Amino acid sequence: MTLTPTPGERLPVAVDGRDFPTNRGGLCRKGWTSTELLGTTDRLTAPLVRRADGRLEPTTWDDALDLIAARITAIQSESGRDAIGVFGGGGLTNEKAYQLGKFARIALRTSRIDYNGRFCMSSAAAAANRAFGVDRGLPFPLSDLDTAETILMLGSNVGDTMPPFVSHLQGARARGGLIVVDPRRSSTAALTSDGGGQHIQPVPGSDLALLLGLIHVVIAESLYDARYVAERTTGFDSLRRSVSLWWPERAEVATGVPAATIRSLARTLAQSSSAYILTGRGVEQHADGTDTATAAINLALLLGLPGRPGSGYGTLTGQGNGQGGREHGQKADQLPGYRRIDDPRAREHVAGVWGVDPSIIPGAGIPAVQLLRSSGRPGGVRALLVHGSNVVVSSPDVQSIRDALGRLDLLVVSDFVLSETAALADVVLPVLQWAEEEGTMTNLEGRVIRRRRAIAPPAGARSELWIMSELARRLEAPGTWDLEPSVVFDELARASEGGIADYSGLSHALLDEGIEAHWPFPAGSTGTPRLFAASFAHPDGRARLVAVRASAPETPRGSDLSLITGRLLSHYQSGAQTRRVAELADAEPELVAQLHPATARARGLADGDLVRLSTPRAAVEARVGLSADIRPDTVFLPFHYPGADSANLLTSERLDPISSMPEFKHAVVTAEKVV
Ligand SMILES: Nc1nc2c(c(=O)[nH]1)N[C@H]1C(S)=C(S)[C@@H](COP(=O)(O)OP(=O)(O)OC[C@H]3O[C@@H](n4cnc5c(=O)[nH]c(N)nc54)[C@H](O)[C@@H]3O)O[C@H]1N2
Ligand SMILES: Nc1nc2c(c(=O)[nH]1)N[C@H]1C(S)=C(S)[C@@H](COP(=O)(O)OP(=O)(O)OC[C@H]3O[C@@H](n4cnc5c(=O)[nH]c(N)nc54)[C@H](O)[C@@H]3O)O[C@H]1N2
Ligand SMILES: [Mo]
Repeated sequence: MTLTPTPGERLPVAVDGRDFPTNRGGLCRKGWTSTELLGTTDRLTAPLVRRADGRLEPTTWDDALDLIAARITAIQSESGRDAIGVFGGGGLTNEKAYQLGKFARIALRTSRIDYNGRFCMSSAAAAANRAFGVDRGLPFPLSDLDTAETILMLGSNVGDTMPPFVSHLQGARARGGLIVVDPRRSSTAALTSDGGGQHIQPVPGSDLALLLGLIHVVIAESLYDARYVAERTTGFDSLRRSVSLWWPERAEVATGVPAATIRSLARTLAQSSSAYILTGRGVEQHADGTDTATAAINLALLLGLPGRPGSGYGTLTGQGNGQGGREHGQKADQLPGYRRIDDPRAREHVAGVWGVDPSIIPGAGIPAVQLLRSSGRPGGVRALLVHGSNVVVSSPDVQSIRDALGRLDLLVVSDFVLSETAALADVVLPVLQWAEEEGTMTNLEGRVIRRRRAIAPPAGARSELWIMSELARRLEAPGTWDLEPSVVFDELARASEGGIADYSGLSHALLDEGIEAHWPFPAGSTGTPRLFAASFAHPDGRARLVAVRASAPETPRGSDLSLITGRLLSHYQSGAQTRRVAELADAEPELVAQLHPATARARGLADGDLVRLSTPRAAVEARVGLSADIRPDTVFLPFHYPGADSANLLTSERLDPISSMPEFKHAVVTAEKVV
């Protein structure tokens, strides 16, 4: 590598905890330090191209873009349009996510686009679409939670992952009604102590069985809202039959949660005048994640929560634009406005906005993991353009993905730092950071929020809208490729008109006036803070109760352990950004495995020793961090570290059959002392 870093300095911008109800003027640590990232020494400021000797060297924008266009054209003429893949991200603004979907479909004319939201929100999205006909993380404003009597949180650790959110749990805590389900006593689970509520610590991967047990009790004891079920749902009879054998004693065997606890929890939920059920990645990132989220929704529907004032069901969106990023066409099967790409009317509408014939829009592509794995395989992609994901750290069974990227003829990565994925690329394109460009994001409540440019970008970096327009021109693509985010937003708004996520009444100018804009927001509307008050989004207006079955999770035998993975307060995702901020990197400098003292003792391990965690495919060494907060049959690893320290070397290759969500949250590992 012959990169000469430009000397970094802290840039003259301060981050305000803006006065959103969602964060109450508070910002998490990553927020406060994000200005430091803007000035990191290793910020990319020129395109890089890999030379014959294997080194990445700076080049001009024209060279880099000419080369990419020429290679794309050559590969497509040999192997067809679908030989080019695009991988997007839930951190992109709405404008960029929209443009990326359009770029794939009508400039590259490939069906092969998907994004890292597949790793994040896909199970929750699939479950919500199936049950409600619409997928908006919270179908109500966050501040509605403040007055809740009971909040059941399954597999979410907002204490570390969304610290400003914790303030919305205080009302339930004050009433003793916060119930957290997590195999670890996480910082969120710890909020239930001192009368705040209850921590339920099930066997990893057994949440579906727990929910089926709860549903069984709700039905067996007639605790459900019979009128709501009759008027607002379909599918009750088959749901009832499907849980008839899930008496709490059976659920106890599967989950380790006492039957008496399951009974009392069902009663507490049913008796609350204001109750919410919320899910997070801990229950969604499993091979049965869609069904688990579905079971949580079934429970909520039986209790009549969705649409009832002061009650509801929701999922806590992850990335900066985790919600908007899943609405505007980065998904393999999606067109803007959360439309289906196989719907002829949607194709016609969007083609009209794009100024093309509907027939040139490809059909549905393939989901993220399958897309990455197809690299260099017959019928798979030969080139991949990555925008906003560090896949060689964050993908499941990550060695297989590293191998797959190695088989590509062309890997192009757009990023503002040399992430581990960018370091493998043939061409690296330096792009702008959030504070350097205009745009919008949509938060977990479906609220569209303006992000304003606060500082000038470094010379050499370019906006992704510009990159797409330059490539589109070189590829002689139809359509217009505007550089101005507000103009792209106007086009997005038109493309979304009449769709599920309808933004057609919005514009940057309107958002700049400071309105609270929850979608759907058609022209003339004032937005929709609360969904489901009168009806659900299926044609008959009713929600679907969908009977789901639990299969026994792969349980550890003998001295094996369940590996669960997740996040730390001071790191963000693949760590590409936070590992570059000294204050954050110093807080959690190395990979630590959270292990119960009894488990460690049985293996001769003391705090600070090195433990080797292995599966038949791979092994990872980590520092032992003793903690009585985790189940003795379980070990926890954060996934923020690269290379040999990547927790994803150990994660499973299994995918959810409905959402294609990877099984990030459960693998069976052997643990032994490194001597
Ligand atoms: N500090 C920080 N904040 C972040 C992020 C980050 O990387 N760092 N990432 C952002 C993103 S993209 C996302 S998606 C969100 C994720 O936010 P969360 O969903 O809160 O985060 P995780 O740590 O992945 O998982 C939550 C909890 O699930 C538990 N868990 C693991 N397996 C199981 C299981 O089988 N059952 C149950 N019930 N629980 C289980 C873990 O112990 C963990 O405490 O965070 C966002 N915020
Ligand atoms: N084992 C395990 N693995 C997991 C998870 C887990 O819980 N356990 N969680 C999964 C989840 S929920 C998620 S969301 C993924 C996240 O994992 P990734 O998809 O790898 O997300 P990031 O680490 O945020 O990487 C984003 C990259 O894009 C860059 N970037 C940021 N903004 C932009 C932009 O606007 N444009 C461009 N071009 N680049 C940008 C950043 O610098 C960074 O290099 O990880 C998944 N992987
Ligand atoms: Mo995520």
